[in-house]
Amino acid sequence: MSLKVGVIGTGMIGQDHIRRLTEVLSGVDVVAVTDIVQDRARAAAPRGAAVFDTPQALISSDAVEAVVICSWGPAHEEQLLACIAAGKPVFCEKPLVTSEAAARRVMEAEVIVGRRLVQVGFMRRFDADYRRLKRVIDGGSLGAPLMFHSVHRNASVPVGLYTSDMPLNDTLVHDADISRWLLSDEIIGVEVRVPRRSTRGGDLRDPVIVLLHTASGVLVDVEISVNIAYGYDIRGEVSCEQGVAALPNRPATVISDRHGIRQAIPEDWRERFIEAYDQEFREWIVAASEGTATGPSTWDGYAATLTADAALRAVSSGGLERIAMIDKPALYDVPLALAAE
Ligand code: NAD
Ligand code: ISE
Repeated sequence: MSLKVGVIGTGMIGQDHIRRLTEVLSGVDVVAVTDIVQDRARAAAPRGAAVFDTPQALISSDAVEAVVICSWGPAHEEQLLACIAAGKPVFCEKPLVTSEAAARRVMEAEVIVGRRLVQVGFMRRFDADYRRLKRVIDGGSLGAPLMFHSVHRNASVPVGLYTSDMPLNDTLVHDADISRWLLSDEIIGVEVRVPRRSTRGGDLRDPVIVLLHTASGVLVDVEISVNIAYGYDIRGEVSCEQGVAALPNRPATVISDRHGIRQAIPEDWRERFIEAYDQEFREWIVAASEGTATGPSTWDGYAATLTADAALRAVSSGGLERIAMIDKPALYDVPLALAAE
């Protein structure tokens, strides 16, 4: 029996996820789609899939057993709450939501149901290189982690889709989440430094350097550049007491020609994380078929939202902005170290 899935939002990542759900993965069928741009939904709909006018109609359809949300961040809250009210497992692209208050409303709704229904699209946790890095750190052979250097570079971002805060309220959530997960630690404070602005980014505050402070005292520096032209470049290196562990450069064909010797750089996130997205959905399909969710949770989405909020405050204050989390509901009480895979 295949899991019958409805997809909300059929833009860039919605189309990519529909491709993997229909052409790559098994045990799943995309039976419904919707988008505020109806033509886009019709064009993206796999053969036989229904095209709904609204997310609410898709979520409440008896034909849909589980939902994939790929709409814009500010639309996620309403759609998540509707999925939870319907008792349907839901995969929600990052960011979970775009404010602390919204994250708490989603968490409260899920806690009332009493079982996990939401998985957030933090795909780095499913990437083989990040998983190997985490195994080394958790193994303890390098001693305690002291610093993590995270580099997050995009060649470009769609013009006009985002506000100037995008690097902090949309992009940083990946680095916040992977830091918490890799280090098994919570982020308790955020500083931001804004260098000379790139002329390529229009109004965007780009690039930025973010300093995350964790509960155990690890410092994480994050470079975010969202218009760096040359490619999609994700790097990570953890400095520990007795050694350093880093993500490898992505293996790629080595090209030698009259310009020299070089390796290709991924064009965007679709290429760099292609296997990670496949794996996050493999694991989601297994859990959703059992009526629940595993992987990055609403709690993790809440934590990343708090980091983004604190980063925005830090831009204004110029100082260290502290993060205060509520007590973690028992529903999410899986130690980060054990939630690794
Ligand atoms: P996009 O603009 O290409 O697509 C979004 C689609 O959602 C559009 O077609 C839009 O019309 C539709 N939409 C927006 N609000 C809607 C609503 N209320 N109801 C129905 N449809 C609605 O954007 P995208 O790049 O595909 O990003 C979508 C989401 O995925 C964002 O939250 C983004 O942050 C996230 N994303 C995650 C990754 C990742 O690596 N995990 C990569 C890219 C995007
Ligand atoms: C995009 O929305 C993503 O989530 C990508 O993974 C990220 O690297 C990029 O910065 C965002 O624009």
